[in-house]
Amino acid sequence: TAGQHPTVWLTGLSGAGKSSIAEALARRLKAQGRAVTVLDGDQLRHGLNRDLGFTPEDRHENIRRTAEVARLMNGAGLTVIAAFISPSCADRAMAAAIIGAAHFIEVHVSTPLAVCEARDVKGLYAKARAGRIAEFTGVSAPYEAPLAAALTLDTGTLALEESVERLCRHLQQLP
Ligand code: GGZ
Repeated sequence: TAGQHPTVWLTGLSGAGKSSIAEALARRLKAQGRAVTVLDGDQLRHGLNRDLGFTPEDRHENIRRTAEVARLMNGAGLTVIAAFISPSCADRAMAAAIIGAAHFIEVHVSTPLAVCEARDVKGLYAKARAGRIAEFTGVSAPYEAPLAAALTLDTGTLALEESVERLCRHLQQLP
């Protein structure tokens, strides 16, 4: 049925904690016996989406391809956890339409820019501020926050385990 093989779609800034939440949630769900896979923007950009950059058009295509893959995987019986900045409300709406609204769980990893930038795990914000990365989300490209996310998780104030706990609880109460 619709609710059985969902796509959990994590959206938020670079460094917000999407990949960490995705991996930790995947581990938890696997331990519960669920078939689950993670689709991560940073990883897919090394393979399936290696031809794409960060213009609005390329981000749109990135999200479209990813949503098509998620749809196929959901159909094959997998729970999908997708971690993409996906800064455009319209592109996330497209993903929901491709995947099917009943399968699509939008989760805003809402860690504020200041926190992501202070972490700067990969040094990308420093490069972006120095003008060495064009169209960097939050610095020189927009991020449109979801207006009606199923869940909002700020890793600046929530421990990773608490975010995963909230996601698990949300998934368990689905029909
Ligand atoms: C945003 C960029 C950019 C620009 C490189 N803007 O935190 P990361 O480093 O490891 O993951 C980010 C990744 C974003 O890919 P997505 O596929 O999630 O983006 S989108 O959904 O918007 O298509 C970041 C890195 O790529 N990165 N340049 N200009 N992030």
